[in-house]
Amino acid sequence: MKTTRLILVGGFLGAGKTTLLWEAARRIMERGQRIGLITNDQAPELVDTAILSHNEVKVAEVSGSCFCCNFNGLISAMRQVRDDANADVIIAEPVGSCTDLSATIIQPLRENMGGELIISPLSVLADPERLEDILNGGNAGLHQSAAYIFRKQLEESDIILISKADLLKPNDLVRLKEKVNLNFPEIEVMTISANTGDGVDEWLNEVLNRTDSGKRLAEVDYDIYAEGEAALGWLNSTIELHGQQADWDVFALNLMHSLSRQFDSRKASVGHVKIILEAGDNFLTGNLTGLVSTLNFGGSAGTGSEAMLTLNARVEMSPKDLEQIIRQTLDECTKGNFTMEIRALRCLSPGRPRPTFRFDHLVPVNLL
Ligand SMILES: Nc1nc2c(ncn2[C@@H]2O[C@H](COP(=O)(O)OP(=O)(O)OP(=O)(O)O)[C@@H](O)[C@H]2O)c(=O)[nH]1
Ligand SMILES: [Mg+2]
Repeated sequence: MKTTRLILVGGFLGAGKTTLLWEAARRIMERGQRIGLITNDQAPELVDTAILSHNEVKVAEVSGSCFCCNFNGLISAMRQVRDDANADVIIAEPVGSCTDLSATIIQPLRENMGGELIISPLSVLADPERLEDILNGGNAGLHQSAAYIFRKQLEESDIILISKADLLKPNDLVRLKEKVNLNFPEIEVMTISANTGDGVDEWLNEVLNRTDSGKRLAEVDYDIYAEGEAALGWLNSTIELHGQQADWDVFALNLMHSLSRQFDSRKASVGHVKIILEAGDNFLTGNLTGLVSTLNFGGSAGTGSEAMLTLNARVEMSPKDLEQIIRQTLDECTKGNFTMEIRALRCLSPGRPRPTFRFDHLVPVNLL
């Protein structure tokens, strides 16, 4: 049986996981290896899957539940990408509000998938601004139980990746890295920017060669974990848009700015609000990972008469309020210029995590 390498890239909502998956996939293909990707979410209609599918790699999705609560779904997805893409390497992105992956994913995989799988060090991305605040004892603008999840993700990791390194001055980056080292002396710390490419090859050299994954188990209080997840309203939607000579980029900018204004005025902490707007072969992405200053856009959907919008929002408010704000903002942004048809819309608050497996011991790597 062919062995496949699995790289798990965790980290809180908006940390930069999907952006890194895109860049890593490109570089791994350049190195001559075949790659498959797996996305994950509490519900279908994923922006991440839509984005990564533009990268000409095989992408499988586990949606409706996180990897740990649907362990068999993860295994099926891994077998699917391995078989369809003949993948040498699979990179999987768990849900950003998920933790305890060493106990619920890595150890059970090691026990169950024996000779089929080599598991790379668990890499956890951390947004530098949120990370700094968390290390200073703050909550990074999050509900305190969501901040608890952030800390647990770091605690259980094999490699902490300070993401978006391009946003910091070199001295500040060194200082932050030292601070992380002090707080987590046993964990390797690396800095990375998927945007500039800095640190990506260094990280790939580690995760493509090492087998020492899941070296520790974090002690996770599932009541706090569940509260942290439940604090978030979670909305996934796809919407068909029609207009005449519509400038889709202007529409997307208006939509994201209007949403950001709504959340800021209610002081609702944004985990991540992301869109992909696809028109023919063109597409634009938009992301909001906090206050309006975090808004950014990539690509262009051009002009035309029809487009498909996929929108995912994770914001600290009730699902009901979130849905109301999103429906109302969509109405306002389309009024007079476009017609829209909501193809799918799901809004929920994540339920208590109930992992398929939860190991209380480390499974030795030499069982492989
Ligand atoms: N400046 C900078 N921004 C980045 C970098 N990597 C990602 N981002 C931005 O961070 C935001 C979130 O990126 P994603 O890759 O979607 O984050 P994610 O961790 O996959 O988010 P979820 O799937 O929602 O948990 C986007 O606005 C990205 O453009 C980076 O290296 N530098
Ligand atoms: Mg993502």
